[in-house]
Amino acid sequence: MLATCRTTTHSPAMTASMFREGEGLFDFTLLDDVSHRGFMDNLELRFQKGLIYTNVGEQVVSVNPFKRDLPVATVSMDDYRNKFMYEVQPHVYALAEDTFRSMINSKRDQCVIITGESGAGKTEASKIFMRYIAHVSAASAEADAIKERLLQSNPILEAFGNAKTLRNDNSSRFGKYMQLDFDYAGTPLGGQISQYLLEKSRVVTRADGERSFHIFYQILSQPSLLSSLGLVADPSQYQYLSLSSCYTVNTINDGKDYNEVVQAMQTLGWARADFGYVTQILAAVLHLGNVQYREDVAKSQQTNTDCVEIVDKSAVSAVAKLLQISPAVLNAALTTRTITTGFGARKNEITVQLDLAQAVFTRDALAKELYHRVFGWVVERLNDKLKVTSGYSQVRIGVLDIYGFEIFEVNSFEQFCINYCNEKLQQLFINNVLRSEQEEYLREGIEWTEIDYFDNQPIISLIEGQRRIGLIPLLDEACLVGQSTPRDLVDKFTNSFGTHDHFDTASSSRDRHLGPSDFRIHHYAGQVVYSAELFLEKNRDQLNVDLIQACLGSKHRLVTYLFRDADKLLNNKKRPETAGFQFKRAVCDLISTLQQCEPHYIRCIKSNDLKRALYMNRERVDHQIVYLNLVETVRVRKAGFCQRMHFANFLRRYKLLTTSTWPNWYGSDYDGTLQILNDLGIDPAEYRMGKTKVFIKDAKLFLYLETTRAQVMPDIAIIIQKNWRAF
Ligand code: AD9
Ligand code: MG
Repeated sequence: MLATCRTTTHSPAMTASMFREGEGLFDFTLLDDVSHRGFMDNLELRFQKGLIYTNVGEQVVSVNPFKRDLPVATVSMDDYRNKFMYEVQPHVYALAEDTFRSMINSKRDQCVIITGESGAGKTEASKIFMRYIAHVSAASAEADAIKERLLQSNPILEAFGNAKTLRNDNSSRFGKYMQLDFDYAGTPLGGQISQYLLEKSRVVTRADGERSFHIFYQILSQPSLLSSLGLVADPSQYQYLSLSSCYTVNTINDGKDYNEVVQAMQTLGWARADFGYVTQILAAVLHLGNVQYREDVAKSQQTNTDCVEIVDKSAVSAVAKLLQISPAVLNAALTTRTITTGFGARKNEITVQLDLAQAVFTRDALAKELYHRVFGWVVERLNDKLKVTSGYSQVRIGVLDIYGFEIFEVNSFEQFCINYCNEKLQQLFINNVLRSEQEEYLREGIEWTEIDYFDNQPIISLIEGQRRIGLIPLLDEACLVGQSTPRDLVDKFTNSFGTHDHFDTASSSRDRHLGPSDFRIHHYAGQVVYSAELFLEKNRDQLNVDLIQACLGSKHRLVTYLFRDADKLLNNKKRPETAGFQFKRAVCDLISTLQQCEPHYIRCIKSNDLKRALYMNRERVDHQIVYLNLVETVRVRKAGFCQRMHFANFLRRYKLLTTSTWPNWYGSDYDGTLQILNDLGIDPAEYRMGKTKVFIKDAKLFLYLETTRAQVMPDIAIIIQKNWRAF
């Protein structure tokens, strides 16, 4: 008896019922009335008590409290070890435990998909998840070194890929899928990071009050670095940083963060010289922003075209010196463009002068490309250090922390891609939730009636094109035509999709709020108006030949490495792939990877836009509940069975409720489960016995079992204590 009881005894925090007076329901599936209001009330009640996590079955809904010192942040990870989600208070730890155990038991790859809008707490949740996995996975000197490297990759990734935005002081400006490799015993072997669509335009432009990537400010905070890079500490001296008039952030200490990055690089074993090369390129980007143009009047008259010259050559010299490129070559590449006509013997090259807009575009394109390539290199280096070297990877856990759905004042190509990605994830979510439920019922031989749900496939087909043409292929087509304008693009869209249920333009809808180069998509999460103004340039995403050649001529070790594929680009007869095409392929690959894993979900909600501690703006939260389909998710879950448990677990947990099974039961787990339910007089319509699990139809039954268990527990504890003394 004692042995049985000990295995089910929980830590003090866990011994009480999961239903605590005044704390609301720990699982939304236990709601009597699954209405939006009911959901919201429970969420708010718990949030006000600092209980930021609530379950929907095996999913966790997390509300950002904007407060670090809550009790949920200090609970012991050990309290969650070897516990099922229904046995412990909701937490990312509980989900991480569930994920880790599922991986070990099923030997299947797992993935955790973290969704929510900017500032909802996705990245924080992913870090909490990783910390738990590092804590519970097997330890050895080698495994500990791998865990340390995995955790240390975060400060580096955040320095290069995160920035202060209006919504979040530490906003991830790229999508990240981090895979952790384990052997079958759960020992970490290594990992791999995939990155998606870095918002490189942030290097050269951003909204007022936002910053560029953290790493720029971190470098400027280090006096010892400045002189060799020709920099000064004051960020306002750099055009690329001054344009949004935001240099410091209350919640960020750039100097301290820089030290953390250096520390992380040391832990990861990066050569100091490598980071030196990186800082040189980043400094070159800052100097590049200070390259200013003016019209070259004499030359314009002479050539009868608009020509520009660079105002002050010192910025160009600084860039050329840092990148080890000839200043004359760089100067030419920033003010002129070579056009090649004809082939073979008839091949002819002419130099065309850039006008002011083209010159600025060219300069910014170089800055963005340099940064983008550095970021790619940083991730590559991290992956080198995380590569599985001993044994071979057997099972994986992937953690997806990707930008949420975005609606800005002006939405451009980046938002279009991000929202497309969210549509794909939403579809995966709907399919997973329904599919896995249905598969489980099928496996267990349980009857099941299919549930209706909103299928966003028409929106996905509209964007990516399947049987018929879609927006991305039409955009690619427009990019082939050199002279296409944004209006041409929108007209093209209107011709194909003017009558589509999820698409409008000014001419198709006669909506006066839409401009001639705007289009609107009715996404699952809301309607978004996109401005097509820069779609063509951003989709082409090409660096002009002269800049590529200038970089190819560099003597700088890292620049040479970063542009190692550029030769191929220059000689490639085929058109380079567009940014939209590449993104679509990357997203489809990601989705197919996720489809092969057993999914787990963390749905993050942003409590308010003021970043105010423990404050919930109901209106804002209402909207997120709707578009995250949370109420629908609870309904789907409840329409089937709200809880399911393996017979052995059911017996272990509830055997104390009847003397037939308490203290000992010698029959099968199946019979024991049935015995308990019979003894308690539960109507057989309330549950189903599957092949390995019992399925509980209504939350009320689960509630009854749990509360009765909680009432009996103190008596049992006394019996155990007495017996223990006697023993
Ligand atoms: V974005 O799409 O990358 O812009 P995220 O990743 O969803 O966004 P993030 O995790 O960065 O949001 O959280 C934003 C801020 O909210 C953090 O910097 C913390 O200050 C705060 N936060 C988020 N989650 C928690 C939490 N569990 N406890 C305390 C939190 N503070
Ligand atoms: Mg983030």
